[in-house]
Amino acid sequence: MNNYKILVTGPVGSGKTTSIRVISDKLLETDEKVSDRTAVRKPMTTVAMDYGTLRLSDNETVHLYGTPGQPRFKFMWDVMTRGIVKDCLGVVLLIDNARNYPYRDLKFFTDEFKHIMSRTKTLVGVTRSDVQDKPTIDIYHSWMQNLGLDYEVFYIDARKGSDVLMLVENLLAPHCFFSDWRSLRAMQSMDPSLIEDQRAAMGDEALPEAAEVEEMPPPPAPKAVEKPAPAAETREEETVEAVEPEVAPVEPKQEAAPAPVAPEPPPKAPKAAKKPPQEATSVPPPPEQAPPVRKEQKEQRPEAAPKPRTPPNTRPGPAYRAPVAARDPLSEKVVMKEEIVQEVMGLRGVKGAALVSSLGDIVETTIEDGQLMEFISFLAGVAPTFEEAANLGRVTEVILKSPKDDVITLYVEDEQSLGVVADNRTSVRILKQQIYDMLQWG
Ligand SMILES: Nc1nc2c(ncn2[C@@H]2O[C@H](COP(=O)(O)OP(=O)(O)OP(=O)(O)O)[C@@H](O)[C@H]2O)c(=O)[nH]1
Ligand SMILES: [Mg+2]
Repeated sequence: MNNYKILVTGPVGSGKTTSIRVISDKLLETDEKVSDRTAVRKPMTTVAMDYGTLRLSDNETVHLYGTPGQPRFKFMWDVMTRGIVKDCLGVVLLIDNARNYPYRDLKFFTDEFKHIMSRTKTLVGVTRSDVQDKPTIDIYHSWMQNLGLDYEVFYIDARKGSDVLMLVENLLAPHCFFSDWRSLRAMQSMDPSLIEDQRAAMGDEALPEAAEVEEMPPPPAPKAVEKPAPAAETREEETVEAVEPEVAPVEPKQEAAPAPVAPEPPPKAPKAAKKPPQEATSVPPPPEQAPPVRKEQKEQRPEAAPKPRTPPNTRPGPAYRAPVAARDPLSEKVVMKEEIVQEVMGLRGVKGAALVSSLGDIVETTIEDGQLMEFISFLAGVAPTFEEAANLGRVTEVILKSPKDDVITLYVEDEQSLGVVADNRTSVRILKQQIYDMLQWG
């Protein structure tokens, strides 16, 4: 019996559970009723993992494993990638095109799962393009290039078995004996009741293509998919965000003609028009790295000759090496609107919130304590100074936590910062995830 494992991952609501459910013969789900703000979007969320099996023939079965999407269940990502799916044959990363900042998701998940993605074939499936058709595939290609990755990108609908099967076929075709993916896909597009009838007529013993499989000459021995050498590491440290682009954003191309189908052997993409042109496997070098500089400071500080900086309080010891922060010319500029303050107030444990401009001016606040508000404005104003002083790269969060008092967290974006005062028992990690979800879905 040959068993093939595939890992499906991606952000909340990108369709991991749906995609596994739609093609599996047998299913184990761990979805629970949503207790946080995700409820605005959908009623259930995966808390442990999804598991489904798809029988290709009497001797071959695909095992599909889906991660939870919420970073608060992140421990499961490690449990899965170090354990049950460490020997998987491929990874499907689903990205929801209807979230506000899909590039953030792409970057986050390709980074979180880079260990497994770098040793197995990875495909990106972009869902909900029927709801939101931008970013286009071309933009995803630019993002992939920017991240130094060569994963193929497809628009899919996670509710359509034929779309999901196309990805599965693409990952497994070089490894497995089964070859009649076309019939399997056709069956997936059928009305479920007809599939039942067909299975019953077949005695539920084999799928329609099984007979043909037996007559086929033995296929070449499965071989590993060759992965090109991973591109040089360009990503910054966890707390360091990339610098806002100076380059013009990639304009969506006119979709005048359908993109050509990849010239590679199987699989056959069901949606030729949406499939991107196959790029050469070599990845262009990542953008040149430069020290972190804020957008408005860039003109004053020529990149060619950055001023060497010495940390304050230089101590004797090993020579100081300035950290190299990656530039991220395609990062999306997050815009926080006034309404976010009231939305954040609805989160458990939050006592006050304030939106402050990058100059420290209050835009909106529920914090009545003048001194505290002044302090948050001050923090927002000095965040860029922290970057300078500590040479940390981009500061995206400032967290002040004491064992007894409230927790103050400042989320720093390009033009605004959001200050949140929360009960000391509130998990900063969960709070952060809930706020980032608000930004994604707001
Ligand atoms: N319109 C549209 N809806 C889609 C598409 N793909 C998936 N969906 C819907 O989006 C939702 C996805 O929900 P889930 O499958 O639970 O998402 P998930 O990735 O498992 O989410 P978590 O387990 O919470 O991380 C479902 O309601 C699907 O029906 C698509 O391409 N278009
Ligand atoms: Mg799920």
